[in-house]
Amino acid sequence: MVSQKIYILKLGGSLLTDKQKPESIRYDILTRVIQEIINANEKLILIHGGGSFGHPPAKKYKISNGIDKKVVDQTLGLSKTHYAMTKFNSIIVKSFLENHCPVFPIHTSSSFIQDSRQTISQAIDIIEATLDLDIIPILYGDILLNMNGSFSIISGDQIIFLLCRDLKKYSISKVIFAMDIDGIYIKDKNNERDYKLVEIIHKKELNDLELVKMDGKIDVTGGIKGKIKAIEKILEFEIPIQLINGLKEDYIYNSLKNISINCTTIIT
Ligand code: IP8
Repeated sequence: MVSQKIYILKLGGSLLTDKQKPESIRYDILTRVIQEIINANEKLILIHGGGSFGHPPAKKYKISNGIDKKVVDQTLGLSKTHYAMTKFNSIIVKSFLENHCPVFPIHTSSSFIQDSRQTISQAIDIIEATLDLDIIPILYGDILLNMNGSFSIISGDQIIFLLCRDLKKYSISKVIFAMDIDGIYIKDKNNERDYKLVEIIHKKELNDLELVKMDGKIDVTGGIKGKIKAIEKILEFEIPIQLINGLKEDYIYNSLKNISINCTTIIT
């Protein structure tokens, strides 16, 4: 059977929320981004990050490091983190529905579980059935429960890896990360105090990049370094990746339509 090609688009939490203010949506950006996705009319899975919803409670209750009896009310914090993410997700879902676009939330913490060796995908058939109906499945960074009595955070980037690994009927033609910056910046060799955007990166160059940290926001899943680790794993499947600036008008639309834009493209 020939698998059908789809895109995976991740909307970064820093794009859609103000990471300095808890639970704050950037509605102007959200509305435009959703319109661009609808206009592009391509088959895709949508993922979103935690932004100012998931990251603050996850940090407060040290959820990423797993169960820790020293953290007061940690399991309550786990529930609060998941609840914050469902609120964020519902706002995104509602915005699509207001624009008459069928979307379907697939709740990540009920879709993946970790055993002692790996993360297991439990909802691939549901995601594929959603795609079969031409409905956009939406997943998001969330709690990852563990079969050994612990837990952690699963980032949107890690979800992408698992989907690239486990989808059966569909294969991914491109992964797009829409962020609030143009892509990956490195130190400029000609001027040590300056930095520049890298347009094309090959997998083998990823670890040698002299990365420049572009923001100081709370991120329990590792910021740009965490993203590069996730990207390396996604590249195992030889899927091209684009890091684009979703703040720039039409960039998401153009990326979904394979129209050239100023961004970072990563290939094997
Ligand atoms: O923003 C993190 O997802 P990310 C999700 O994709 C939580 O790293 C719950 C902090």
